[in-house]
Amino acid sequence: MVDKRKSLPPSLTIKLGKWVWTNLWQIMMSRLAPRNNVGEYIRPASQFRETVGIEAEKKYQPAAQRYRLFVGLSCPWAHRTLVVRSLKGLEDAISVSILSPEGDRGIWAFEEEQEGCRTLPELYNLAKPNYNGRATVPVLWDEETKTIVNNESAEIIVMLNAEFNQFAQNPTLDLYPEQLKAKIDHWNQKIYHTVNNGVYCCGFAQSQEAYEKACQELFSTLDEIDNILSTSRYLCSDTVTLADVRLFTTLFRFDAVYYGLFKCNWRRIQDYKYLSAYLQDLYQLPGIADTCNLEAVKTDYYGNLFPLNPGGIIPLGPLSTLSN
Ligand SMILES: N[C@@H](CCC(=O)N[C@@H](CS)C(=O)NCC(=O)O)C(=O)O
Repeated sequence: MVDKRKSLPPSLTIKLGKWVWTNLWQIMMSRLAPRNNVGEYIRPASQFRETVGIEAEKKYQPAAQRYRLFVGLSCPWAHRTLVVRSLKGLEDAISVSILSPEGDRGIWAFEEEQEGCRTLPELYNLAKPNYNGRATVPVLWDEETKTIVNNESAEIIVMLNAEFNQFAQNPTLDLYPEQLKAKIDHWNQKIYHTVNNGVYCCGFAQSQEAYEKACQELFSTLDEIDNILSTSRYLCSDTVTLADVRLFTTLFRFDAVYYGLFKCNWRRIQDYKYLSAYLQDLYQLPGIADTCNLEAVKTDYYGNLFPLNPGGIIPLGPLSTLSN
């Protein structure tokens, strides 16, 4: 028999639980995801913005084995750099170090010390003492001057495409050709706001209105792209461009994490006739499957974004439809 005198009335338990959890959730979300006054997620700007180039005045000259990429396998932004490195055949010229999230501290950590650092914030501090921004992947690191050249994936992939051709296995592959630049830039902008960052705006929204707006914009762009892909193999032409690379890394994660964890659940990519075929097409390009790790994606998103999944349970599905 339950002793009724000793238990709290259910309505009080629910009220108290909700009050505590909602307040804690808001505090945690404000640390995880900066927001504006209507609850929309605002992504902080990257702070290291130098470039590699052959111009005489450039501090960072192209060279083989001088630069290193620091990446996390779950991260869609870092994934862009691995895809371009692979498509261009830069594996021998640019090395890669993989970090993993250290759950309780919410930071990226190395398996083995690198440059005397155990964590990514320590590496950022080595590059810029008293650095107070986010320590994000990807990082393009210069082994010669021991500093961060750039930590903005959108810029790193432009450099990998154009500046290292003399060391590349596929130097003639141009993912950002002059005649398509305007079109690629147009799509990059749109895809960044509504898809790449759009899924985060859904998942990190801190009001119903902010979530609905982001979700509608996301699916409106996906519908539009599905339509374009009914007559075109890739987004901007019949050859792969940087716009496809940038779209690919979000699509690859979509059904596994964004659909469930980030509530992007109007449709799955699998439900789109042309987008699903396009995802499979990109996945099958030589070297791309090797840059993809769905287990790391699921473990890191479901395991480390605590306020979105406090129980820490990692779903078993979905069954992957991708094959190479
Ligand atoms: N603008 C950056 C964003 C990179 C980014 O947000 N990376 C996430 C992982 S998916 C990160 O490292 N977050 C750690 C943090 O914010 O502390 C880029 O595109 O390079």
